[in-house]
Amino acid sequence: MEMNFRLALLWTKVLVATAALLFGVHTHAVVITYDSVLDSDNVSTSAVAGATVVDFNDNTCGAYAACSGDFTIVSGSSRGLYAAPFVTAANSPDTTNYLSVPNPIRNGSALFELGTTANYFGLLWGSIDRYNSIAFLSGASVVASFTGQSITRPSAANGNQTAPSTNTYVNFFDLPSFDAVRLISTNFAFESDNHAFATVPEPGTLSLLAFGLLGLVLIRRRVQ
Ligand SMILES: [Ca+2]
Ligand SMILES: [Ca+2]
Repeated sequence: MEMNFRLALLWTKVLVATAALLFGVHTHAVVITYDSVLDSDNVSTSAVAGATVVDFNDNTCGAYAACSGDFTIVSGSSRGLYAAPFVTAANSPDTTNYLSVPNPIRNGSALFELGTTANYFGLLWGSIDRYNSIAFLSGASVVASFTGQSITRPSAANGNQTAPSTNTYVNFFDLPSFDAVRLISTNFAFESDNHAFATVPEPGTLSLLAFGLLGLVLIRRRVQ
C-alpha cells in the first residue's frame, strides 16, 4: 500500500517535471534556413516533407482558405512593377505564375489565410527588398514578423533581380502557431512563389520529450 502510494507520488513528480520542461521552459526561437529543392517546373520549393504548397500556377491562391488585399498573380517581368524571382539552382528566372505584392496600389499588403494552424512557413522570395516584410498572424495578433533586410545573406536586400542573396527560398521554422500570413511592401515589389506551410515538430520540443521519456524509463527501472 505504502509502496503504491510512493510510486504514484514519484510518477506525479515525473509527469509534472516533464510538463514543465515541455511547456514552461519552451521559448519560440525562430530558425531561418535557405535550403530548398526544385519542383517539376524548375522552381525552388520547400524541402519539408508533407508541407502544403501554393504555386499560384492556376492563377489562384490554391490551398489557402482565403486571400485578400493588394496583390496580383503574374508571370514574367514588368519594368518598375515586378520581376520574376531568379532560381539560382536552375540558373534561370521562375517561368511560372507567381505572386506580386503590392499591386495595383504602391503601398499595400495582402493577407493569406491558412484555414488551419502551422509553425513552419517557406517561400521563394525574390527579389528581396528592404521595404518588403512578412508577418505571421494568429487571429488578429501578429506573432512574428521579419523585414527583407533582416533575412538576406549578406543583408543587402537591394532588390537585385538575379543575385542568390536576394533571390532565395526562405524557411521559417519554429514559428509561434499562426493561421495567416501578411505580405507587406511599401513599393514595387515583394515577389514570391511556392508558399509552403506545415506543422513541424520543433527540435527543442523533441529533445525535451525524449529527455522526459528517458527519465520515466530510468525511474521506472529504479522502482522495480
Ligand atoms: Ca508558380
Ligand atoms: Ca522585389
